[in-house]
Amino acid sequence: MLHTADLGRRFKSFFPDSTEIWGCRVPGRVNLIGEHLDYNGLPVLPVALERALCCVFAKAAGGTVSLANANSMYRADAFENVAEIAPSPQAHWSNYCKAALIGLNRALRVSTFPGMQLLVSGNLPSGAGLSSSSALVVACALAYLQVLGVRLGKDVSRVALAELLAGAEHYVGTRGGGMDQAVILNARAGHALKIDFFPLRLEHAPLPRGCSLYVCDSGMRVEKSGDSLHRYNAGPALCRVLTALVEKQTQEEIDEGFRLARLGELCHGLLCLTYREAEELCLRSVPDARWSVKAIAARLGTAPDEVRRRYLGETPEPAEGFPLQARLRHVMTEFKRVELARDALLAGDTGTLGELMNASHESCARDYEISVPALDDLAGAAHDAGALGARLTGAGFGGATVNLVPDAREGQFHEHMARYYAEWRMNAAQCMFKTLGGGGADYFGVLST
Ligand code: NG1
Repeated sequence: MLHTADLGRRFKSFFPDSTEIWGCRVPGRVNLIGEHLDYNGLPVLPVALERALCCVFAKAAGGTVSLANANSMYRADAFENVAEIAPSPQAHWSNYCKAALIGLNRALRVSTFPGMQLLVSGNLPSGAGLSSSSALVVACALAYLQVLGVRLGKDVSRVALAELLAGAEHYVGTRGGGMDQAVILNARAGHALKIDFFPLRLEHAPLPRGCSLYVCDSGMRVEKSGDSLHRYNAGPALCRVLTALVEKQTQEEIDEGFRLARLGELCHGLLCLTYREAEELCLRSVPDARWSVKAIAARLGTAPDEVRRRYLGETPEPAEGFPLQARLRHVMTEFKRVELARDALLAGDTGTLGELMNASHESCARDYEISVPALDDLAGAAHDAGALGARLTGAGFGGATVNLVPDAREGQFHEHMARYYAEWRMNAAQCMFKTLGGGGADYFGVLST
């Protein structure tokens, strides 16, 4: 990662006419447990990383936003900051910046649109399930707030900004939840962050003593706004169908007028069910393992085309039907695991935490079907190396695992994983790192004038 002075010099080489240069540091995150729950309004337990994006920026004279990246894989780009900013081609990195600007322009009712120059650098791998995409959205948002003269934590709270940017990121095409933006903006060093949604509620839980967290990269890249877009969006789409089926059941059993926006609302709001009650209601709502579009439509009393339009979007229908029961089982059991993991963290019970992480990996693989052999093997290798818990982290389909390793076994863990990576002709020193839990995103002030 470039040092602050180098960043300033590098910035000047891209944008020689700039005067007051600012910077911000925005961490990535690893999710300890609670996968594909955030968009259901159910809790998650991520940890911010020490690895981060650094964004150096300055206000520009006109309305042009100019982007440069220290990583030459990402070509420089420029666009006009206007009321309706047109998207770049799908998966282009400038869309993450556009997402932030559009979100802030709308929320803050900006009417004259300033330009800015940004240089992005950092040591956060992209497509590794470590939230580099949301880190980029947050970095561009912090830069833009500074240019607008809006103070973070004073004029706009970190929680409000996280909620706003979670919605704004949908511009890139993925229908994710709000986990990443919330932890990136609100993390505390040395802590995991238990996040509840709608409205956002945060609880910092200290990471356990006597154990460390290791992130192990599978080397398989996941471009969520590119090749993996439809695979990722199938998760939220099937959860929308599940929500409609549970709503239907609740209307029949309790109240005709009942509306359910997300599965998470079962346990608070109007119904306030206990976990057991919610689980039983879910089981009654989805009695069959697999569902065709026709069967879903028949149950909801609507037309198949309406089911596709309202819930499924571009998600293709498998010949054997959608595995709705398995998806629901993951969501409900993972919800319970997050609550138990939070309790285990607070009690310093690393044995239980490890078991919950292992069960989460199983559930992600078997019921949510977001694992791949490379991630299963990596988690298996970590167990053999002495980890108490090992699981895929983030969206899945590739990316990284998170591993809970007792301090007394660190040496053995390193040796074993180095051998494992060597078998795949990969370098453990580049693929594996330890985190003690990083702090949230922040500015690092003026670089030069
Ligand atoms: P990553 O791992 O950064 O691709 C995605 C979503 C999260 C969450 C996880 C799965 C975005 C920006 N991020 O994270 O909201 O749903 O998958 O738990 O869409």
